[in-house]
Amino acid sequence: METAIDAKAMITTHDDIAPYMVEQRGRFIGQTSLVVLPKTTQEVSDVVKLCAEYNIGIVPQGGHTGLVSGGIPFPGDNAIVLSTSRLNKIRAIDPANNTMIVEAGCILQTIQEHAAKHDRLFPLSLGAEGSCQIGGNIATNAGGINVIRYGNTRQLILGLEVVTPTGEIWDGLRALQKDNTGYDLKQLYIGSEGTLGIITAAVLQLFPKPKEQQTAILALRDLDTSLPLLNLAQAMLGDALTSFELLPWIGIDFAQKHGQGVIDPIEGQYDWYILMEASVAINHSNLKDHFDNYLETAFEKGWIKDGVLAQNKTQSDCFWLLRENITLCQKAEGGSIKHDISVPVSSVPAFIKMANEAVQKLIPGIRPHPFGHLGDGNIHYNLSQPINMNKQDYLDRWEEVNRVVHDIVHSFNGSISAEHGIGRVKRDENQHYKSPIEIQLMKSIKTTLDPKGIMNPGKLIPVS
Ligand code: FAD
Ligand code: 2HG
Ligand code: ZN
Repeated sequence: METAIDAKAMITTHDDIAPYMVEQRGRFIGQTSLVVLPKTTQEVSDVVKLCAEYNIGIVPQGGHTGLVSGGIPFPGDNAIVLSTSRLNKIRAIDPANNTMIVEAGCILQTIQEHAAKHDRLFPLSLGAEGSCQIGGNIATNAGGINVIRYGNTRQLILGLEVVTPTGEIWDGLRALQKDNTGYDLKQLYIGSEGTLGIITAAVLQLFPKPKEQQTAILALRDLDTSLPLLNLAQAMLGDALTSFELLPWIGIDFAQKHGQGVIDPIEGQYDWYILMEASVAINHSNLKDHFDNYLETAFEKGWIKDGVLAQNKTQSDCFWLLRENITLCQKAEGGSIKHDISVPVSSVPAFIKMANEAVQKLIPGIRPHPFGHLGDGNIHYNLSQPINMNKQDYLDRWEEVNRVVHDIVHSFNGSISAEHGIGRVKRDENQHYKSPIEIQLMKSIKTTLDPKGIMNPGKLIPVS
């Protein structure tokens, strides 16, 4: 079969392929002899048809920021990498309908900025937004810091264009608020991590751009007060509440030690903090009054010990820089065994306490570093190695630690992957916790849509 793909869009030398093979965490190195970078949906289709003909696996890769090793082929997978980096046009924006059509390779931040130029908001926001791509966000159903108000990526997509595992192009780029014409196929692709097809474009739901924002960082009396504080925020700020993030002292400490330009706005040291934001899309609102009343009530009740309300955009950016560095600075403290869990919001403090006790019993000196999206019940229960332990000895215990933590998550009826997906890293762990019927249903969808098993082989579902 002839393909029209541009020869410059193929990378075949070991050194040039290398950057595509190292995943975010540096735990695994991928293996392939070819990376293709198609520029159009038609080129994606041509590549997929060729791979289908010769039974070659395809690993889609976007911004390469995923945290579960879903975007690299593992040795023995017999797969190429299809990078969407050149498939990066903003096809259209329609402010009147609050929609935008973008190609998979558009960087999330570029999309946010383009929407803002048209006085609109695309609310998906995460630490990796400067490099992750919308195709990757959709494929992983990314969460981030605004889920409490706007939902996960799943809630922000109206339509998709997908290249199927046989190379056909499905144009599902409908920009409709209502469409009950059968199975909602786009939802199947959202969160499918490249195992069912390649997302090439999407219709995004936009929102009015916030006109006023209030951001505060609060020191908690203790972990338990985080919940009444959240409930109070929901009661007093309603759906103006956009973020409610939990930060532990250890994270702030790491961020100050290792981050650049990070400032802790609160003097003194407390065990737990909340970084919260509220926003409204109308001018001359009384959001500030509501926020002040909220803080006053929380102080009166003794739930917060200290707090700083950002006085301007520079200061709120500073608070968010601290939050971003809590993610980035774990690496500087040696090995970090990570978990991306969710439990019902009201169970978060109990989960953290129970898990801390269990892991400390397992590895004395282990440093729990739980942080994240408390408002969604999603905690990054990351565990930094004991100070004097050998890093590899610590990382060798990854599975053992996972099992202890995930058993506790399971006992709360929680999820072992709240927002990062399953990829390769959590594949077997997922099999362990999901019911046989759920696994069977997932397998039958996979074999129906991808009978040759060429799409992202070995990810999410084991090759049978
Ligand atoms: P990649 O890493 O390239 O790929 C991810 C998966 O999607 C792979 O399985 C890949 O095969 C598949 N894929 C990629 N593109 C396509 C496509 N076009 N079609 C089909 N499949 C495709 N995640 C969150 O959810 N919330 C956070 O708050 C968050 N914060 C982060 C902060 C940092 C500093 C970092 C490094 C990561 C963070 N992440 C977060 C994880 C990551 O950014 C997200 O999972 C993101 O959605 C991945 O997008 P990507 O373009 O980098 O995808
Ligand atoms: C975040 O919320 C990301 O910052 C990354 O989801 C979490 O480092 C992590 O485990
Ligand atoms: Zn997160």
